[in-house]
Amino acid sequence: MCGTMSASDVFKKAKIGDTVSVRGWIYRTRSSGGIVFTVIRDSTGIVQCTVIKGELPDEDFRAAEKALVESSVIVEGVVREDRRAPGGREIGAKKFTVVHFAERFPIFKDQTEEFLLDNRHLWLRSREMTQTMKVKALILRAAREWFFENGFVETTPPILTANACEGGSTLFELKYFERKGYLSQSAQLYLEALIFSLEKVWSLTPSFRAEKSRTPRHLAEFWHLEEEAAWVTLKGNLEIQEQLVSYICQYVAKHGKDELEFLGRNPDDLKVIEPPFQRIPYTKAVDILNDRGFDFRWGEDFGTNEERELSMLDNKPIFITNYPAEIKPFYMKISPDNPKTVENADMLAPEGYGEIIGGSERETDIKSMEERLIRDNAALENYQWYFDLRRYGSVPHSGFGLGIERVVRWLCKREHIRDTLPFPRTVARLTP
Ligand code: NSS
Repeated sequence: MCGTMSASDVFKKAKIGDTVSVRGWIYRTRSSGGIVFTVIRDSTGIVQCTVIKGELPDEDFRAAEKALVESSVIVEGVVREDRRAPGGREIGAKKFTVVHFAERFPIFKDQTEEFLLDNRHLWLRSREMTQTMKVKALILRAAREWFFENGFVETTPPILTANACEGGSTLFELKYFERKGYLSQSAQLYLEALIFSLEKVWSLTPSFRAEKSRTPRHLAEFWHLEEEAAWVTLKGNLEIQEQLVSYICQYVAKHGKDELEFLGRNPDDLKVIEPPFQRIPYTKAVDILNDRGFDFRWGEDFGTNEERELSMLDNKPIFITNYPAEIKPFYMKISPDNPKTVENADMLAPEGYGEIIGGSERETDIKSMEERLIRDNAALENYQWYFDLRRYGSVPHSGFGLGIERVVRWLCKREHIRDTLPFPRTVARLTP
């Protein structure tokens, strides 16, 4: 008897003939005559148990016959080879204990997306969601490791704030005691304050955007990985980004092979993601689009279609740099050689997945920022603390924000961003 074993270890560690005990939830079950075939699911995978009348106590056999899908069970038995079973092995049950007899599970094949979202608390048990959440955990772990290895300090900026970072139109407003407050769109302004002591910082926080549009890549609440560093210009900022994203891809390809393959992503697609990534100035991107039949004018922002077209240019992510200042936030540094553009870049993931990172070198000229805040109808008094950062020992500095769910969507080949987190928040959904 080998004690409790995970479903995957029945294939990886157990030997044929070993007696093992597995516990989990019934994934599939069917009975015919004196035999019940029950597939058990746990956090590591699935394993078939064959329950034959006469080979275990009668009471256990009746329980196995009666237990519906998603009942929680503990099965003890002998590991056997069986070519018809998933993975080529099964457990011949000697004991079958039902911990809880489930009611009829409401989720079965061919249900609508809306129904699955209404029952998200149960749909999380699907293998597709399970594998996606495991890849997400690997992405977070890889990112944390990369920052740690490269001398960045993890920090904890606030979520409740009085400042708009990315403009007023997507702010979630709340009552903050007797005045107005907002849910943070980005930790950037706070990370900028922290570089004057720590120099190289990062944070992982929820960010909020009241995005009214229903698209496959916008959430109202997402996990935002942000970096900020002193003494770094746009050039250095892009190098940090491509190293981080490559590290994440290599790490996930190596440690999440099974999960990726289950989700239809070939890990080899990720192994080619190595620096350098192409840098394409916005102005050149406009020409590329127009050459390809788009009717796109300099000064417009890319929509989904334009981004998709650009993100097909390579099998690695690309940077689009130096956007028009007019369409970008107040804090981006005006390009020294062209007052019409800023020192920024968006990183677009390949295969049409589009923007995963937005970053820039930061403006150090207070006047220039004030003009742009006035353009955006922002209240200047809320930014005086931020301008202090330019008054006392200002330095060139840069940073970026990476949308974790955007990266999960790309690496896991998910069609919709809502399938990259357990309880998606979109304009249409706040429950469960
Ligand atoms: O608006 S961003 O482009 N940039 C910022 O917020 C900067 N203040 C970040 C910084 O420099 N510290 O957002 C950054 C990324 C963007 O590229 C997306 O990957 C992700 O955040 N993002 C989103 N993901 C999901 N849903 C929504 N609505 C969303 N908005 C941004």
